[in-house]
Amino acid sequence: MLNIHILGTGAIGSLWGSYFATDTNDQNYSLTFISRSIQENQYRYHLAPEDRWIQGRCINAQRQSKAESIRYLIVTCKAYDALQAMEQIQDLLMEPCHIVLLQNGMGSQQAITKAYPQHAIYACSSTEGAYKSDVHHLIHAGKGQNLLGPMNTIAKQIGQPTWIPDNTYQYTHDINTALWRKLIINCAINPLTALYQCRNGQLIEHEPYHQHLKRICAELQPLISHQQLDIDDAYDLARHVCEITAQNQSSMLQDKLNNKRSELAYITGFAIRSLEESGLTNEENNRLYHALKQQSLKD
Ligand code: KPL
Repeated sequence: MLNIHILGTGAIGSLWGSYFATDTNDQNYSLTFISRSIQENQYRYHLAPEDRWIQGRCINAQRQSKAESIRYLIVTCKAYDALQAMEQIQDLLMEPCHIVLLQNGMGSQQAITKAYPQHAIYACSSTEGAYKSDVHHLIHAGKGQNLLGPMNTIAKQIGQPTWIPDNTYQYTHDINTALWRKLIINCAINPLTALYQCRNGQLIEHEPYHQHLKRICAELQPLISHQQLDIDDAYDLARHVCEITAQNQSSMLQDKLNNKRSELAYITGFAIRSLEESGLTNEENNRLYHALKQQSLKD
């Protein structure tokens, strides 16, 4: 029996819970969610459209017993919460703990990897779409892909995490490129859709927005060569994602509309710092960052 801990009971934590609960191979799992919001010691929710009920133990992040020990951990908190949430449970981690990080943007994965060199750390870049309609209902809205790879030497030595059902992810030795690819997509689409309060597809349909998208991508392009990433063209990448997610409201637009904290600092903020550190201009992204701050987007 493998004991899996999932930090966070939002949409992504619940979706990952379902990967283990619905695994059909001969691996047996026990599932424990670590939550700040759920007070009960069980977390039970319905998964649609698969129409399944999932259940796991639930412990409180602030009040866990020292007897709890964690060998396998999936971290699903938002980028701005992840490092602090890890600090709250660090005394429970066995050595080495196998940890998968599922944050958007970049910066939080690197900070956690630096803070916990004794553990095997992997990051995952995901295009899965899921949201919770209420505490006990999870909607798996879009079947996407999870690309997962090692962040540090211990994880590289261990290799593919065989404790995760293998039909739920693809393994890559180059997670850095996967994270950068997603970062470029999010840098191009998320802040602009939040600024103009439009769906993803409108960024290529409405010419003034389209021109702005092109300027943001043109500024990101030199970063790709500077970081020696195997990514062809920032604009082609962003345009393609605008086409296939045309009807989506980006996560940043949703955060803005719901007056929630956004991941702007880990998306555009990270790109601005990387451009600066590489001696490249970051004027366009900087202007966009400040325009969003002026519209009171929280980051
Ligand atoms: O990842 C996304 C997000 O909204 O955060 C995209 C790919 C832009 C889809 O909406």
